[in-house]
This record gives sequence, C-alpha cells and structure tokens, in this order.
Amino acid sequence: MNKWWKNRVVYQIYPISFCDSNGDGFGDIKGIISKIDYLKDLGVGAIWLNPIYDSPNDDMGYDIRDYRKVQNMFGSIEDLKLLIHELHKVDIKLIMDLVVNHTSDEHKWFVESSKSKENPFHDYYIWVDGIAEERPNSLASFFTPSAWTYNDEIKQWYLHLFSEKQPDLNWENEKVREQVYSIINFWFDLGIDGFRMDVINLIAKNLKFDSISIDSDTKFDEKQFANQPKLHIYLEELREKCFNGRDNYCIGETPFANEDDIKKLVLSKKELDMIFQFDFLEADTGLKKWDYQELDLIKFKETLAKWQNIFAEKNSVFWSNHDQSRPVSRYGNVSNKVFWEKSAKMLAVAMHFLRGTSYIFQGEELGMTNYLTMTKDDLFDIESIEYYKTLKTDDEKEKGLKAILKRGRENARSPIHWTSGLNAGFTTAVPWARVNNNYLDINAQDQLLNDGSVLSFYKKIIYLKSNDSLLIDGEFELLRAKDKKVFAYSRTLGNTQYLIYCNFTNENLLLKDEEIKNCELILSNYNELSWALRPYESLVLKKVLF
Ligand code: ISL
Repeated sequence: MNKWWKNRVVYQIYPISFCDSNGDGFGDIKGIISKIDYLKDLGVGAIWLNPIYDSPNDDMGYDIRDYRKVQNMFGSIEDLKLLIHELHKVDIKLIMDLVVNHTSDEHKWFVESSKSKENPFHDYYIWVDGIAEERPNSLASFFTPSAWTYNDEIKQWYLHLFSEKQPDLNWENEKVREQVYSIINFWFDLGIDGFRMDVINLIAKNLKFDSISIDSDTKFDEKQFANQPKLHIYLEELREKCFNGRDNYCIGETPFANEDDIKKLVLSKKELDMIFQFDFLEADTGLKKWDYQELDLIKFKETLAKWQNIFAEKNSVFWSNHDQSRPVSRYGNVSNKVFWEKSAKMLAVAMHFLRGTSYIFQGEELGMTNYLTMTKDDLFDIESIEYYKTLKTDDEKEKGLKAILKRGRENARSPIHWTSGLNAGFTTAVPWARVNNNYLDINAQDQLLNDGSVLSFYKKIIYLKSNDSLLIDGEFELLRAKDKKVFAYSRTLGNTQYLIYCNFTNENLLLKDEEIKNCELILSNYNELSWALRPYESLVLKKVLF
C-alpha cells in the first residue's frame, strides 16, 4: 500500500525561532499559521514540529512538564487545533515530537516520585539506593559528566541520560507505558498525523547497575541503554495500542542503532515506519562531536549508499535538524557569495535526490548559515554550555568556541530571516536568540522575488521529489565510488535513468564523454551547460536506456 509519507517532503519547524506573531520575541503557533502560504508555495507536504508542550525549557522543550498542555509562549491548544485545521485545508500533514524517554523533573510524576519510596509514582523513574559519596556507576550522560543525581531526602540516585532536569522514565513499569500510550492517543485523536519519536531506542535500559567507586572517571557508554532487547517488546506494544486502524506514521530518532537493530525496527518487525540515524553525518567528525575534521567524502558516500540500498524508499534523507549545524557552512563554502549560492544548491541536489523521504530543516531552503562569530556570552544551548564548562585552559576555551561555532546547536536555532527589515522580520521585539548578521544578504523576501535564488531552486527540487516517480521509486546506484571530490549516483526506473553529479570542491573537474553522452539536462545550478563540472556544480542528466 502506498503510504502518504512516501512522496511528501517534510519541513521541520523549530517553533521558537520560526515566526513571532505577538511581538514578545519568541516564535509561536500563530506565527506558523501566518506562514502557511509560504509553506504551500514551497511545496512541502508535511510539517514536523519540535516540542511545543509545557516545559521549563532546560533543553528547549525536550523536558516536558505537561504532555497535554501547549507551552504559553507558543499559544494554546486552540491555536494548535487551528494550525492542524489550516494545514489540512491545504493538504499539509502535521507530525509532532514525542519525548518519552524522559520528562522534566518538574513533571508531576517526578515531583511525586521524589517524595518517598512508597509513593505510587516512585517507580515511574529509575532510582537506585546509595550514599551521596558513591554513584551507582560511572555512566556519563549526553550533557553532564555523570548520568546520576542524588536525592538527599530519599537517599537514592536517579538516572538521567541528558541533563539532571531530564530524569529517565522507567519503561519496565507497565503504568508508565499505559500513560505514554494514552498521551499518543490523545494527540492522534486531536488530529495530528504522526510523531517523530525522540531517542526512542533508548527507552529500554540495562538495569544491572554495578557499584563503581566515585573515583573512577565517568564515561559515556551507549551499550548500557541503547537498543536493548526489550525495546522491541515495548515498541510492538505501542504500535498495537496506538496505531491500529490509523493512517498515522512514526519516525524514530535512533542514535547508535546498528544495521541489525534498524532492520528489526523498520523492516522485519515494522515497529517504526522510518528512522533517523546519523552515521553518514559523522564523516567529518573524530571521536566526539566537537572534533570536527574535513569531510571524508568517500566515507560519507559509502555510508549513505549502504543505507540507500538497505532501506530503499524507507530511507529518511536529511542534512540537518535542530541538533546539527547549518549544512552550507559545514559541507559547502560560505567564503564568498557565489560559492555560498552554488554550494547550497549543490547540497540540496546531493541529498534530496536520494531515495527516501526528504526532511528539510527551516532556513535550509534559504541557504541560512552558521553564526559568523561565537563568544562565551553567545552560548544559549545546554549542550554547548555544558561542554564549555569542561574546558580548562584559555587555549582549550578558544578551540572550544571554534568548535561550537562550527558544530554548536545554536547555529540551527537562530531566528529565521524573513525580510531585510528589523530583526530579519522574525519579531518586532528583542528576539529570544541572536539574529545572524547576514540577514541582509540571506532572507526569504529577496529570494522569493528572484528566480535564481536558493529558495527558488529548493522549490524545484521539492516539486520534483514529490512528483517525479523516478525520484520516488527509482533504484539507487553509487557511481565514481572512489572519487574524493564528486558525489555521483544514478536513479533508475524502467528504462529511464537520472545521473546526478555533485562537485564538493571549488575546482573545475572533468566529466568524461561516456558520462554525459546521449543525456538531456534536467537540472543544474549553473545557467548554461558546460562539459566540465565547475566549482560546487550539481548536474542532473536524463538518459533513456535501451
Ligand atoms: O544533539 C546531539 C548532538 O549534538 C545529539 O547527540 C542529541 O543529543 C541526540 O541525538 C538526542 O537528541 C534528541 O534528544 C535530546 C535533545 O536535546 C535533542 O534536541 C533531541 O533531538 C534530549 O531529548
């Protein structure tokens, strides 16, 4: 059966930075409603909305205080209903974020849970007896040196894989699972079309916590909590309790999942419709996120090609999201205007002509870039702030800020550039986060009027990706596998083939005769065809096979 997400391009909205309708400096739901014409004109078929639930925002909404309430700064549940209605009127689906690996420590379950061991909510979280001087083990969290925080009142430690304000839920407890299913059904009944499930493969933990002395260094060890056997039991149950009889979809965020895990999740067992995993985004990274390196294009291509072949139309294809820095700054070239424009367009073709559902993060369609500068006072994301705290010497701090400028989540979360006016048209008040200084050069208003803009190019790509059966169903094959500078591949359906060539460098490169013979030009980011591949050129050629 054809699923609705197969030929729709999904656009991710980070609501706090999208559009402020009431002049308080924060983006909101009414701001999104005011941009539905823009989204329709862009051609996207679904929106993924980052969390809009009530939250103290220790991790920008990924710490939920009330799953059934909309956070005041975003508006009300009535606004959300209106958003669903208005989106559906123009045939755009709405996918929300489901964050159920953890809650906020201000959620009433955790408040109750912390009161005493006898409290009915105590087992909603993962508590271990102990003394304040000795943590249960040396596990580090994603954000903090230790994944454990002590509660002096009840003399127990609780587990948090993220910040200490994000305690992990205990999925072993049937009541927790029932609560989660009821939340999912609440939102489905309200009319949303699906969920992006935050770190869903971390919900089942290995609960054998051996005591390790506090003296030992903490270390991050995903084997303790990712892809555990019970994950599949929980997801099967979730599917049965929430998805039966519904045409809703779910995409799981599954960091650290290996090929076998993923095959189980989306192919053999169909617990999830699709997943986000990130190994192809690690081809420019050392051991840690902050160790950025030059892109190893061969590694990047090999990784992507592997997934293309395993998952076919079930691939999720994306460059970025609210956790990644801006692709044109990371993989393209922002050293001058020409290279910026060419490389933003080239990257669009390279990724979105791949097989699978395309996800575009807000601002990507404008070629928005990373911040141009970053000082200690500019940091506003918990991950960067916690990382910066670990840096000791001046030299480490200087290098650390460079790494954050390159990789920090701040870069994706800056306000969208709508116009060349005050605060880039995002708000009339002081914006909650710094507007990137390059909004006079990069903004939607100018690009909408320009046929040659990055935005106009994205519109073409989104149209083709949603309508051209070759791009939807065509088989993928990697070409020039050992080429360090060009990402080339073909998509083939019946006797028609697209050949895609993307130059990741600022050099002129050779195209061989046999690569372009008998081809018709479908799309290029240069005005006229030349038989060389120019700096950051992307070329889509069509060939009829005999
Ligand atoms: O952000 C990351 C790297 O910069 C990832 O390691 C990220 O923390 C991980 O993929 C999980 O992300 C999700 O859950 C987090 C939240 O902070 C992220 O924004 C969210 O996408 C905790 O809920």
